[in-house]
Amino acid sequence: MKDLRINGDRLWNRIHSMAKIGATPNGGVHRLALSQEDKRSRDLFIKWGQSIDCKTRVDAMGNIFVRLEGTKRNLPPILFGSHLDSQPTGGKYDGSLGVLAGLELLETLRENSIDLEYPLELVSWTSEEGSRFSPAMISSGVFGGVFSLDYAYSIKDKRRVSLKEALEKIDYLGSSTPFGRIYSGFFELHIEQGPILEKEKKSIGVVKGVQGIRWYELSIKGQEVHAGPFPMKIRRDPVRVLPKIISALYHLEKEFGSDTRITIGDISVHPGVCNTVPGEIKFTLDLRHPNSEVMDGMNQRIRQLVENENQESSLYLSHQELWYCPPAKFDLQCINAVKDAAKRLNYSFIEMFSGAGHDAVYLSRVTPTAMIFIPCKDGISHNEKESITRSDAIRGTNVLLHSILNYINQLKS
Ligand code: HGY
Ligand code: MN
Ligand code: MN
Repeated sequence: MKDLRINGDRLWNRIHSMAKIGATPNGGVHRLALSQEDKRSRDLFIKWGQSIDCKTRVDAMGNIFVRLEGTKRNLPPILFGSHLDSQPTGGKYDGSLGVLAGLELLETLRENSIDLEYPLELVSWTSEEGSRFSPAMISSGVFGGVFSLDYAYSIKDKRRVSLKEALEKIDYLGSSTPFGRIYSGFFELHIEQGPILEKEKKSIGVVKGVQGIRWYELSIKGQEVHAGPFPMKIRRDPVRVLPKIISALYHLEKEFGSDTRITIGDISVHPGVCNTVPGEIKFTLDLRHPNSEVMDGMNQRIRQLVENENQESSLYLSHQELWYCPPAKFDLQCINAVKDAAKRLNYSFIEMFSGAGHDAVYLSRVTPTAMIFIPCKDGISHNEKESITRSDAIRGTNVLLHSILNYINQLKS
């Protein structure tokens, strides 16, 4: 089987057929979790899964599984996959590469009549991005025992639609339980979404873990008054202190080092009209770092910032933690299976950590896990201009295939 290779044309065609669903004029995709576009991508994925004679099932979080039976059907399957939902102005490859590479892997095994002892299950996780239903990675989080099903169902989008209502609306509220199933291991192929592989001129990233992520919402409350008659010096205008608060937050990078990632992605002003001094400003903060102690140090610093500001000014600053996902380390046996695959295929590789969060983080809590990266142009992602090469997509998929074959050999030895 060492000479087994996937069919690059079929993979590349499927990726770009899928990219037509929710396609945006600027070359990206808009496929928010549980939207009509997401439904169409799910329907297509299931159609493809069934066309290669695999069984498909949908669980109570809307996760879709495509199963290729093993000769020993009671063995815990090897799981692999990623997600089909996207950012509002996302790229064609974030998530969908890992799902469609998995499909290509299954079809390659099928057409070469290769029957493995271990069942294989390809999964597409619901709402990985967290763009519509926050936080991110909610379904793999339920699977990994981090979030309860009730909590996940109760999450509401900006239009106050709950995740459960959205699942029902697109008819993907499945019945099987979204946790507790035993797997032998999980592998996820994904684009790097950063510049390292391109800079190092390597084809494959052997991913050993993922950095920590914390999301907050901060609020600065003042007083709504008329923009005309009300004197400047007695206003309680939150916009006035915003620059100071934001520069203090960006200063965290100076204090905690260049591995720190600070993103203020969503700012809203209430009531948001030209001739009323805002009563409140709300904004999100996405903080990341590979080290959990540093994450805690930054958390402490934000608490102090809020306290100091409230002592000095007539405004009221508050912050709420929305999500904390600690740094994750992957399984050595799975990592070695990926490394050996890259070596056997003679692809250049480096071992690295992931700056982006992935479903693999929560899978690693319940089953041995590793990830595979391929480069993306200029490290750009979460952007309609996201792009990869056909040959990198093929290399990544071949590494996914041979990582799983290596891992099965390890399990049998
Ligand atoms: O936020 C992340 O890192 C991922 O794209 N959900
Ligand atoms: Mn992703
Ligand atoms: Mn993403």
